[in-house]
Amino acid sequence: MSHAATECIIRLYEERHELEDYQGGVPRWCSGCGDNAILAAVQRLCRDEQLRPEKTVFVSGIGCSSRFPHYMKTYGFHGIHGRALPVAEGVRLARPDLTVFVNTGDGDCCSIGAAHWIHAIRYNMNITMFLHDNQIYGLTKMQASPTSPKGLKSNTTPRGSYLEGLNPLTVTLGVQNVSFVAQAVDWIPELLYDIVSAAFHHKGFSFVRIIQRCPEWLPKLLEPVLHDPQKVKLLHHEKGLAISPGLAKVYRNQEHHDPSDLDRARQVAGSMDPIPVGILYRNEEVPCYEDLRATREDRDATLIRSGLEAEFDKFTVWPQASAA
Ligand SMILES: Cc1ncc(C[n+]2csc(CCOP(=O)(O)OP(=O)(O)O)c2C)c(N)n1
Ligand code: SF4
Ligand SMILES: [Mg+2]
Repeated sequence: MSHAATECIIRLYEERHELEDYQGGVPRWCSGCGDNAILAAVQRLCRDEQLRPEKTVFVSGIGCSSRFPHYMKTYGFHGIHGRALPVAEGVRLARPDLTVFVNTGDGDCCSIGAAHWIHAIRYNMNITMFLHDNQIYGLTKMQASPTSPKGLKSNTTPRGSYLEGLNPLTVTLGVQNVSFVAQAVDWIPELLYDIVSAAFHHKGFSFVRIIQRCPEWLPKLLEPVLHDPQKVKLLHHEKGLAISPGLAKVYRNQEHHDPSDLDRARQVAGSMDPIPVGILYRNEEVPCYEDLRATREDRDATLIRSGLEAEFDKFTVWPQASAA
């Protein structure tokens, strides 16, 4: 073998990333917290896709779930409450060569960050977003969130919350330009991985709601679902996910759901008993905002430069002719 070929093989070997290459700080989440399962799935995805750590960014807001970027050995931005999406959009616009993920909580996304969420769907930028939905404010010690179920007793609703929980899937599916919506649960790792992977491969804004256990504040909330596989409905389709024989044996409640059918996706999303798990909607045809922007004639670099120069010239103080 030639020296050059050997060098090339050595370089390839050195550049291959293993799981440890994506593992950042030791997670400080409670044991049994569903965030741990989400982290494991995402690190596996990065390894399987061989994402270059220096070309990958995780952006978050504030909350237990938003500690995610600290646990990835990639670039990260632990932002401010509710503002993960505008930061991620800025990164996409300035550095289209980077792969951008967003991790957000139900409080972070559906409460203080709700306006950004709606507009991010409409802009359809190439970002993969994971909504860690534990149906509570975890970090601040158990206040009701918009997705908390009706009647939930918490520090802000001691007599039980008055309202039905907001359904993040139907909200997302109702916004113009929606292009990818899926739902996963943290306790079925095989499907969690497949859904995270499908979301990553979608070009556009991929919204994944992950129903996440918070054993610290709501240890009983998901118990009925955990103990009864019939309370989960798996969505499968040739254009969606395939269900392995092992999973199909346990989770017998299944639906053949075509992810290009928006009306049916909305119906499926409307009922959480049983919990639908899989790809609800996918449309590859929706244009991404960054592509629309980059291809417009008025975004031509020379035009932008001459426009800027004309603006600066307005404020230039030219030396007086007489002073010369
Ligand atoms: C502007 C602002 N308001 C309120 C807070 C307090 N705060 C921090 S995290 C949080 C809610 C976190 O809940 P969620 O987004 O569901 O994340 P989780 O901890 O459950 O993962 C709140 C209200 C804050 N940090 N900043
Ligand atoms: S409080 Fe809940 S969400 Fe936060 S780390 Fe603990 S189990 Fe996870
Ligand atoms: Mg939460």
